[in-house]
Amino acid sequence: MEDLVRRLTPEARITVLTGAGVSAASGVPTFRGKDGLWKNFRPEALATAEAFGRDPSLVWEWYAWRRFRIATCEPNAAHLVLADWSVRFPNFRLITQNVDGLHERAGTQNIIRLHGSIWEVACWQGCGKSPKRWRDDTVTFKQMPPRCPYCGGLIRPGVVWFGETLETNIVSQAMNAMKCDVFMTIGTSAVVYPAAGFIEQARANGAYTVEINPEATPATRSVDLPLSGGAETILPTIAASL
Ligand code: BJW
Ligand code: ZN
Repeated sequence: MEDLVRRLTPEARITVLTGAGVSAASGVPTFRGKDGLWKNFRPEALATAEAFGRDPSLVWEWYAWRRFRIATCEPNAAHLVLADWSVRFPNFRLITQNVDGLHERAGTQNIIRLHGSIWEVACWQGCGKSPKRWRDDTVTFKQMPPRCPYCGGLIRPGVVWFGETLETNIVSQAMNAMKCDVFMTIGTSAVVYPAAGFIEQARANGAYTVEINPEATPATRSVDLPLSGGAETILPTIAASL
């Protein structure tokens, strides 16, 4: 870890990629862990436009359950360290796959949100009367599945599903953040693209690569420094050594 601590200088370009594991200690279920399954559905079976088109009530039930869980959760020590780094290091970038909003609630600056937000919604029909996406903090919807206030049709969660493209400007911000000196991948199973490819991209740009995860992932063997453990304990340990 000393090697990493030496590299975390005020001049260093530091990029962090986070996944669901960062919010695990807050009580937010991960996608692929044993507690991540909802009613025995894999995320790949629910997080698609096809699944929504087939059964919007089922998909909305999953999102409503997750909103309810997340609403009771607080940012943990990992979110707080990253929020502190986002103001302390001038060249710090946080890319998150998470949609829970806990990085935002911890006060992290300039977040690159790859997969949208569970607290946003969009008109499923794209009625044209509504904004492209809008914030909706409702935890218990009066009507399920919830309806578009502009046209009365269905609304969908404001997240990126499998098979959907990420916003071009978000991808270009992320690509720009790959030009860094230290790249840390934290709490992600590193199986969902394009995020899973970022570590190789950063390495190709000369970055020192670090992973924080209690389990091995496809990235573990290729990083310069694999740190095995929870983000909520390892990040505060690193922060205390700076
Ligand atoms: C801890 C911990 C603690 C526990 N501390 N750690 C190239 C190759 C192959 C496939 C593709 C490819 N390019 C695109 C694809 C297809 C697809 C894909 O990647 N499929 C793979 C499954 C193979 N990708 C897409 O479709 C993407 N779109 C795209 O690329 O568009 C262009 C395109 C379109 C069509 C065809 C081809 C290209 C979009 C992906 C969208 C993913 N969306 C989801 C749902 C978001 C909405 C929602 O939340 O409902 O995003 S899926 C889900 O997985 C969610 C997550 O953000 C994402 C990643 O999961 P994450 O965060 O890694 O969580 P887990 O649960 O997997 O892992 C948790 C980890 O934490 C574990 O490792 C634990 O050990 C660890 N952990 N406690 C630290 N305390
Ligand atoms: Zn509408």
